[in-house]
Amino acid sequence: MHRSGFVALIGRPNVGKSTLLNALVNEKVAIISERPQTTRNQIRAVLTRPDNQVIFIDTPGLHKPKHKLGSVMVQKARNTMHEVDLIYFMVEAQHPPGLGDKYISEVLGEVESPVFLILNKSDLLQPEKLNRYRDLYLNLGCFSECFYISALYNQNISKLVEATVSYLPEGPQYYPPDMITDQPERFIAAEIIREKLIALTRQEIPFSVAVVIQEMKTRENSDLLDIWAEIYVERKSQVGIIVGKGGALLKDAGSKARQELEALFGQRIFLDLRVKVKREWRNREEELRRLGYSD
Ligand SMILES: Nc1nc2c(ncn2[C@@H]2O[C@H](COP(=O)(O)OP(=O)(O)OP(=O)(O)O)[C@@H](O)[C@H]2O)c(=O)[nH]1
Ligand SMILES: [Mg+2]
Repeated sequence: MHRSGFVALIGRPNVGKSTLLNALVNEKVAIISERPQTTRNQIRAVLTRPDNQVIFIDTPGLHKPKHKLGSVMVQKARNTMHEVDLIYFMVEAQHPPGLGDKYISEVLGEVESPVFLILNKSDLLQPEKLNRYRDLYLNLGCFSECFYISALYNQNISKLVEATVSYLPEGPQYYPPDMITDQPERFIAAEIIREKLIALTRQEIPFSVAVVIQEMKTRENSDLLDIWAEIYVERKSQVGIIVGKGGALLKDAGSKARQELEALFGQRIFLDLRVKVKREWRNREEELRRLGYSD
């Protein structure tokens, strides 16, 4: 019997959903950062084994939106919950439940699919808090299974996968066995550039940055892959910050992104980054569409 199905990773921003997505398929499919609201799209990662195929769907963290981008992100996460066979409700094991977790558990009460409670970051949990915090989380809802994991240190992931498969229905291989993600190369490249910019900036900047690949093609008579990307910020004053003193920040981000992209695409890369202002893009529907964040 071949089992297959879709699993949504749901939780507050920053609980480690994207880190878990990558750990589940042992590849970097989604970008990670220390700041909340990093993931802005649904991102699929496919785990194919002889008897089963699991499609994990990473989602933006559920939060109270302050602009149109936030609303679109939250809507994407909420829609995903209703399109899957199983939900992972991810929380941070080292903290007791907060208002955000309570709100999500209420929303999850409306869905029909089984829900696993995933206590992530268990590497940071003090042993004396173990039972107390877990009981507080268990009281939030009705969960089919509960797992302590560390997505960062790959702890308990295989146990989680085995339990997951047992909850999936009999079904076909939805994706070819060698396919790990449904993300186009251009999207992955843009995300990797955004990840480096988020890591190097502070305050509002990480949230205000969007990256779009304008063109990507192998140079004639060469193995060099040319990538032209545009970086958007919301205000003129942010351009200088992104570029940095003497261009240092942009150069640093570009060089880190280029190295990672070269390893990913197995090709030498020339990366051209331009910074532009798209005034208040996070609140403008047509810009959100153009940037690929909304339909
Ligand atoms: N110590 C520890 N840190 C973790 C673990 N999992 C994730 N992190 C860290 O938590 C931070 C957030 O991780 P992400 O995977 O980006 O979180 P997310 O839930 O996808 O966040 P959003 O996309 O913003 O909703 C990063 O700094 C990760 O390195 C874990 O198991 N242990
Ligand atoms: Mg994420």
